[in-house]
Amino acid sequence: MKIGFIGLPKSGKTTLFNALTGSSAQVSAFSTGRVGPNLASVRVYDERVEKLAAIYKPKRLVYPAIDIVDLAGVNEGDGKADAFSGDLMKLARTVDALAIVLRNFKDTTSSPPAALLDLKKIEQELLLADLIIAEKRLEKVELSLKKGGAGNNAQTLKAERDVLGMIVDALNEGRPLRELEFDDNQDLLIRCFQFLTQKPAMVILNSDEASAGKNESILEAIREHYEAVEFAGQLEMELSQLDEESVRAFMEDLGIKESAKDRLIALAYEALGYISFFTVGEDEVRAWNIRRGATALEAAAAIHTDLARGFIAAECFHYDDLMTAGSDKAVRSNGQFKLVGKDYMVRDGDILSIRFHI
Ligand SMILES: Nc1nc2c(ncn2[C@@H]2O[C@H](COP(=O)(O)OP(=O)(O)O)[C@@H](O)[C@H]2O)c(=O)[nH]1
Ligand SMILES: [Mg+2]
Repeated sequence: MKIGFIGLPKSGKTTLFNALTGSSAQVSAFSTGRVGPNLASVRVYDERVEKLAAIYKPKRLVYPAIDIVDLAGVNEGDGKADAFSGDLMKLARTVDALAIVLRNFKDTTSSPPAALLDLKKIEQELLLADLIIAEKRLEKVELSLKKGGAGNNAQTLKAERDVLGMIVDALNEGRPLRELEFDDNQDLLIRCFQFLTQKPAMVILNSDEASAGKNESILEAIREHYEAVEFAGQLEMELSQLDEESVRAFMEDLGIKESAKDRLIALAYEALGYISFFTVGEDEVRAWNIRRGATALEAAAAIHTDLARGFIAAECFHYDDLMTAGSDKAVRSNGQFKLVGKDYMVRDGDILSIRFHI
């Protein structure tokens, strides 16, 4: 899963990126105009993995990872660049979810924060970027239909024209595409455009240390449309550069229970609708993430394409039952162990073992 940070210049994207990933990319106050996005991978810690490891004593523990991209690394620093250049939008299309960063601290040019207005601005940019793509393609499709040269393709082109027409209308009304419903066929037709307003999006309110925790009204307004979280980015970045021991002491002092990283991950799972399943064995105990509603076959595919191709069945029991029973033998004798087919809907906490042959 890849999350892209997007926002106005100097909203603190790079600061947050550093805080969350433990990196030390340059923040724009000291920008060198370096080209290219900042990219890092963060481990998704899950305490259930450790509990499982206590039972299976594997050689290694493996956690899923989330990639975080600080998108504006592309064009920040040279001052002239448009905050939402074509290059940046192109890159933004490749992520699974957007995290919109809003400035809620007084910046060096002393303009007071206006997080909700900034959010509107960003939404407009995203709508516009999608509109340009949809209109351009619609024009082309209509032209081919008019020329009548589409032949066997006419049916598909008509379907594409219809769905693009619907999309253009929605975007013109200021509606993001994630609010629209598409059937499977339409989904297939528009997937290649990677529309930005169709991606799951969450909001990070980046507040100064003094006001953090006191911005409920702003957060409430944001939460009408998005999953949202408040970070004190600057402070989090400073914390991330300390050793673990000092961080824990600091967090206790400040009454912070969960690190920014953990809160972002939880939010991303929520926004994307992700759940975790596990595989266990002598070699490794491992957590995997998939979308809620995914089937045993999709879980197999997440592990390896061969497992999906040669899928026979999945042995399945639940983490909670294992913890109560104490061992998988006990789970079996309790009748909580089952064999499921490819259409089985995986639950958060399922422990799976795929039977397959190729
Ligand atoms: N007071 C305060 N300043 C911040 C915070 N986050 C970032 N800044 C400052 O805002 C400026 C821009 O930050 P940067 O991360 O480069 O923003 P970007 O342009 O969105 O990547 C820098 O001078 C940061 O030190 C914050 O949470 N509080
Ligand atoms: Mg930056």
